Amino acid sequence: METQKKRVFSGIQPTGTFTLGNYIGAVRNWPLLQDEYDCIYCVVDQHAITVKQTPAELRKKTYESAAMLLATGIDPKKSMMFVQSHVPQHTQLSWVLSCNAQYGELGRMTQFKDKSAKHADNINTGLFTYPVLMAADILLYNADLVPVGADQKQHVELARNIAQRFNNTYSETFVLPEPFIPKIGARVMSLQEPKKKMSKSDTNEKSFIVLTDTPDVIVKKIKSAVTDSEGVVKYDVENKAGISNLMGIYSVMTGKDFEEIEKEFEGQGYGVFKTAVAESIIDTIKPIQDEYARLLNDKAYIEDVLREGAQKAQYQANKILSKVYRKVGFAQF
Ligand code: AQP
Repeated sequence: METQKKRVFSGIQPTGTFTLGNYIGAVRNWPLLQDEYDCIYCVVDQHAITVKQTPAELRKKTYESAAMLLATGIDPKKSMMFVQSHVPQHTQLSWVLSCNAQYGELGRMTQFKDKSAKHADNINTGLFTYPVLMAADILLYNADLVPVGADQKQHVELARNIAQRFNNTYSETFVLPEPFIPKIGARVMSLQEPKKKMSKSDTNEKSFIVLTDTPDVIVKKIKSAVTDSEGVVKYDVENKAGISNLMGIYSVMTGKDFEEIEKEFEGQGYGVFKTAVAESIIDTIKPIQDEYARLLNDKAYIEDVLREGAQKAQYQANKILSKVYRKVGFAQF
């Protein structure tokens, strides 16, 4: 008997070039799920404008983000891939969900608190209701799993709470989604401030590695990563945040566990370790960079993928949206 595949949904903002954090925490896992699950991946441009963007730059980054997702291995024959603003049902569902989300619960979101502190001159209501739009992204497709980094766990839990509340009020409608968070690399830290998450919008370029960085730049950034003065490669997040962060990156890049890594660099200084970390990153991302460069020259192909993805997504999205509209009492003819 054929069983229906579980559904996966995830998105990424076109707010910059993907960092190693975005890659390790989320995007790297997306192609790995394509065979086992029914996958839907989205470039969430509407989330991006919660922070001021330059319009031309946002358009360019949206296109580049789609190219990068394809370069990391997303196969449009297996997965649905599209741009959020091309599927208006996301914002339509978001409105209904916002009437089922509480002001208090949105105010508790850590990302809202962090981003409103960082952009104190622009605490717009979109920044506040961002998690409701994210809930709509997920619930619109009845996704079972949401592969994200640890920073998004709270938002997925909120989506689950909103879904449950809606189901209790209006009868069973939404699947309750679960976050799918990698065991290692769920929170890649800044290379300059290893107690802070690596972010693509960080103003200090030395704090992150982006997937388009050249080998020279990667070596320089890793060499200048903040560590400690002990000189021992040992996993200890509390006391050795910088080294532990590099060990997490190296572990994901090579498949080696922390014990093996500690043994490999026993008695050697941080210089040798950092060189190995940089090389492991360069080797891993080289094929992605080659494919990305090739895809950027094929704009027509990317547009075709996104157009077709949006059509398929709209078809799926309409099914849930009309069910929701009927349940809340909107007249339909
Ligand atoms: N440092 C990180 N470690 C692990 N995972 C991470 N993610 C982001 N940073 C890390 C995961 O990447 C996915 C896409 O993130 P996003 O673009 O939707 O927004 P974000 O979480 O706000 O990522 P950034 O890089 O920090 O973007 P900006 O600087 O624009 O805010 C998510 O699954 C996220 O968990």
